[in-house]
Amino acid sequence: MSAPTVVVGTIGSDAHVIGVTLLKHALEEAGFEVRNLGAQTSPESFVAEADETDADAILVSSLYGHAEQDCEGLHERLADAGVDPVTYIGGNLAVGQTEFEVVRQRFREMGFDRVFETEADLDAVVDVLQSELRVDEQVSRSVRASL
Ligand code: B12
Repeated sequence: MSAPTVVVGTIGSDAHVIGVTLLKHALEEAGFEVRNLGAQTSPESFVAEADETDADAILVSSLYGHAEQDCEGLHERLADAGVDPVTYIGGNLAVGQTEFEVVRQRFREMGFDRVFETEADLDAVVDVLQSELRVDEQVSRSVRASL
């Protein structure tokens, strides 16, 4: 079975690449095939890369406080392209001191499967992603088996 493919990058005009670089290393160490789009990646580029690589997941990073505007339309574009990866977002997702639960709720409404704050433990994130993709695989297997 080939390694799951994950697309990572910072979205919009965000130039903070240190977190996403650590994320890339953590994912690679866990055996993922990682496409790192680096800093200041447009939603269109995330979608194009996910489409081209048939990605299992997209992990978006944003630190500078404008993630909500930058992620506008991302999930609609994914749907238009006919791709359905798991989507996570993490970092410093709002300007100032907004309570994290409010932030999480907002990004969940926008379509993200999971939302992480800056204190997120990357090993734990990798574990969650691994089990999520395994579950998906089991689900699709059982669906295929029932056909
Ligand atoms: C270094 C830095 C910069 C550098 C970035 C260099 C680079 N190329 O990466 C420079 C000087 C360029 C910069 C610029 C700016 N910055 Co700055 N920067 C920082 C700083 C000091 C550290 C960020 C960092 O690298 N941390 C280390 C890494 C390892 O931590 P991390 O990024 O948080 O990533 C971890 C987690 O968040 C998580 N994570 C990150 N992404 C994801 C994604 C997923 C899916 C998951 C699961 C987890 C995850 O995993 C990482 C490991 O634990 C922070 C303050 C701080 N202490 O955080 C401010 C900070 C992020 N910057 C800030 C701001 C405002 C700016 C500017 C707008 C300033 C300005 N007016 O010009 C610009 C924006 C430029 C741009 N276009 O993005 C603010 C953001 C405020 C907000 N969100 O409310 C901060 C918080 C400073 C502050 N307290 O005001 N910055």
